[in-house]
Amino acid sequence: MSWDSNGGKIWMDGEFVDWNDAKISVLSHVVHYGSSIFEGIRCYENPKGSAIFRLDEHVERLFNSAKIYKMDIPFTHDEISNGIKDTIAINNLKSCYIRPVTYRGYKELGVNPLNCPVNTSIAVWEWGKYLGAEAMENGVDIAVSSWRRLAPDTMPAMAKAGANYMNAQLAKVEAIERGFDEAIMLDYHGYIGEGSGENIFLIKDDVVYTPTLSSSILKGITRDSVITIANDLGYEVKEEQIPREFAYLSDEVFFTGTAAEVTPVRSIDGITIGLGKIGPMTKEIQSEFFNIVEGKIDDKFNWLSYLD
Ligand code: PPE
Repeated sequence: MSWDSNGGKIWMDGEFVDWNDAKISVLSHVVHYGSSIFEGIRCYENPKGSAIFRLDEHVERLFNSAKIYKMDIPFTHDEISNGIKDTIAINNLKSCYIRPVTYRGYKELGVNPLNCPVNTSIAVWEWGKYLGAEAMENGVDIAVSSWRRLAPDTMPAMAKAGANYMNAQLAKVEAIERGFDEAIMLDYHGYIGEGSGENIFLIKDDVVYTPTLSSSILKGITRDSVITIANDLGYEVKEEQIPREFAYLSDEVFFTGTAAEVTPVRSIDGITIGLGKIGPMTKEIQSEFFNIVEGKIDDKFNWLSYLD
């Protein structure tokens, strides 16, 4: 993802600031100690207007991440939700990616964050297919990383904290340098965890599998949506500890995430998965997901928040 400002505006602590002026001090606590938490949300244009996908759940997760790190966000849930809607409106975007970020700001340095202000910004921009448009049909090639996910008593994986992505970056860079599209990290015990920015699902004999929260994964909102969709389509979904080799033997594998949406995996560690392209159940779940977000079928789970 790279951009130019397009004359856009960024919400900073309740005020709109020109994109190029949305700056913080190099001495902000976050720059030195990684003290940020954030969200990634998508807004989709559909025939009835622009709709934000699972806005409430994303804002709730932002507040939950803040709670874990004892960051007091000086705005209410509704103020952040409205800030998100206003930011989309002022930037005149019909569909976009939304990035709220809360961070410890500028006051003093030293590990203790408690005297630093808690600041929040919201930026929006157009973001196409995360792992490439062609990947949505053909799938991506991934490899198990030599870097593991965070051990459960080191960093809280359920908090969507900026610092967690230092771990993710090690895995992503290693994957790219080895010629793969994405990494999959094992958890501390050696079971399958997640990608650098995605949850993973596996399908074997018509059953859908995904790692449990105890495998140090982010509690993905797309993950939850896909579990709901798969159940609704009549499939059994199991949250389990999953050994690496189970993935090799799966009929289908796919990633989920706000940015990645539902992206099939075509190989892992050079081993072809199933047909080596999107499988039939992945296709069915992916279509259902896009039909909902694009307003082609009824929003039966009440996931869409329309902009006024
Ligand atoms: N795991 C990780 C590590 C992760 O970063 C994401 C989202 C998910 C799972 C899926 O969560 P959810 O979006 O709630 O379904 N990653 C965000 C950031 C990606 C980035 O490159 O930045 C995203 O997809 O917005």
